[in-house]
Parts: sequence; structure tokens; C-alpha cells
Amino acid sequence: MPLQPPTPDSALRAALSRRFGRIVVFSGAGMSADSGIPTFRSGSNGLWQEFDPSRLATPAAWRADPAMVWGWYEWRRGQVAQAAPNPGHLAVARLQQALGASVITQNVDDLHERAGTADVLHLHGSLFAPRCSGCCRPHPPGAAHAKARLRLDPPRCTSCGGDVRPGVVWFGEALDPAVLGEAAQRIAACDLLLVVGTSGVVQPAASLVGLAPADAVVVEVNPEPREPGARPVHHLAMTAASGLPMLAGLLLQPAPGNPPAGA
Ligand code: BV8
Ligand code: ZN
Repeated sequence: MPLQPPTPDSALRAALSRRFGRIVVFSGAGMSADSGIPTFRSGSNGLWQEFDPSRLATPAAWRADPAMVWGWYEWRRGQVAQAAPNPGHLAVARLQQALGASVITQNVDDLHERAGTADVLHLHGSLFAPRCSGCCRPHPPGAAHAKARLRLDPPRCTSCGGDVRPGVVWFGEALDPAVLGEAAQRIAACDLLLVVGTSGVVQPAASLVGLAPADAVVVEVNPEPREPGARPVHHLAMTAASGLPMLAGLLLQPAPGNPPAGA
């Protein structure tokens, strides 16, 4: 008997069988795993298994060896440029178009945007927004390199000649307070929070989930078992690429007696 794919349990179906007006999707690296982008801490392809974050994703690493750090980020940018949004990204875009969902991501890729989602809040910055490490002037991302382990001298800022750095937030760097504040506001006002593909390890991003109102429905989409948390959540033990289209189907089906969502 072939294994049946997991389906939402009756409690989750019941919890989702109403209209939601303030949906927030909070995504982590697992959101892009089905697009072939390695996650940080899970599975055999964990990015950090091969590259030690303390060596590469910190200001000290950048000061010590800008060419190694810039080469690593350019390789990652090339990987993302060659990847495609997966059905999970497309389902999130549908939820935004039909139900006004907003997206907060820890990811530095552009796959939510390429799936059609607008106004994505990038808590940890973006591979596609390099900037001058001196005057902070944005620098246009050039053609990315798909080869791994390349040492690449970072480009020079055309305005002040400083080294151009990756537009991401490194460990030990503060998140942009405006982005963090907006993300906190959106989650604190949501009535449905979808937490997708995150191990909940990195702070302060992970603590945002706890800001969801007590009466909000929180659904975690992650194939791994979840740590027992402070609040009850619905755990959908599925990948983003399978779980999100299913949730979108449930949320977009007409509530009893109502017209189809987004009609
Ligand atoms: C800050 C950009 C303060 C870079 C990233 C001790 C010393 C120093 C600092 C700290 C410390 N303890 C805590 C800290 C704070 C530190 C931190 O949290 N460290 C962790 C490691 C303990 N945080 C910071 O340093 C932050 N800044 O605190 O500043 C400050 C204040 C004022 C002034 C100065 C400083 C900055 C953190 C940001 C780091 N940058 N990214 C880059 O990308 O190179 S974080 C990085 O991790 C990514 O952005 C990633 O998104 C993020 C979180 O990881 P996840 O997304 O959760 O991914 P992970 O692999 O862990 O999990 C994947 C999940 O998906 C798993 O659960 C898996 O089961 C699931 N999954 C797998 N496949 C699928 C799936 N789910 C669905 N579908 C699938 N197919
Ligand atoms: Zn500059």
C-alpha cells in the first residue's frame, strides 16, 4: 500500500475553516529547500556542514579575508539565480494576491519575489543588495558566479572606492530596526501565522513568532518534528512545496455560505 501523503488533521481543518484578514507568512531556509537551495542546519546538504558560519558570515571573517567571503556569497547568489521558485513560493504569492497575506523572511534569496510576492520583509538582508562597506551606497549585483570555493576580490564602490560587501546581516550585526519593527507589528496584528521551514535557532528573528496574538491561529510547516513551544501551534509535517499549496487550497475554498475567497 503506497504511503499516503500526510493531510491536515481535523483540528487544523477546523481552525482554518473561517475567513482570515491578516495572514502573515514567516519563512526560513526550508522554504527554499525544494528549490535546491541548501538549508543551514538540516539534512545532509546543510550549508553550514560545509562552511562554518563563524568563518564566513561575520564581520570578522569579512575583515580577515574579504575575497573568501565575497566569493562565497557570489557562489550562493549564482545558485539562487539558477534556482526557481517552488510550489510553496507560488502558493504564498497566491495567498497574497487573493487574501492580502504578507511575507516576512529570514532568507536572503529572491525566490518569494520571483514567485510574484510583493513587499517581502527580509530580516537578514538579501544576496541581491550588495552595498559599499564604507559609504553604504548600493552597488548593482553583477553576473553571479556559479562555481564554489572561488576567492573573488570584492568590487570597488564607484563613489568612494570602498570594498563592496554582501547586503546581508551577519552574525553579530544588528538587524535593520525599521524592518524588525515592521515585522513585529505585522505578526502582533495577525490572525493567521504560517511559520515555514525554520529551525527557530537564530535570534532575534525566531522570537518574532511569539508575538502572534493568543487568539491567532499558528501553523508550522516543517517535515521535522517541532520543539514543544510555549504556545500551541498546528504542526503540518510536510515540506513547504507540498504543505503550502494544500493550506492555500483550504484557505481559498469558499467558507460555508460564502463566495470563493478573492472573488
Ligand atoms: C544580533 C544572513 C545583536 C547571512 C543570517 C552568541 C554569540 C553571538 C551572537 C549570538 C549568540 N547567541 C545568539 C546570538 C545572536 C545570533 C544568533 O541567533 N546566533 C545563533 C546561531 C544562536 N544572532 C545574531 O547575531 C543576529 N544579530 O543578535 O545582533 C546586536 C545588536 C546591536 C548591535 C550589534 C549586534 C543576526 C542574525 C542574522 C544572521 N544572518 N543570514 C547569510 O545568510 O550568510 S541567519 C541564517 O540563519 C539565514 O538567514 C537563515 O534563514 C537563518 C535561520 O535559519 P533557518 O532559516 O531556520 O534555517 P535552518 O537551516 O536553521 O532550518 C531549516 C528548517 O527547515 C529546519 O527546521 C528543517 O527541518 C526545515 N526544512 C528542511 N527542508 C524543508 C524544511 N521545511 C519545509 N520544507 C522543506 N523542504
Ligand atoms: Zn562607497
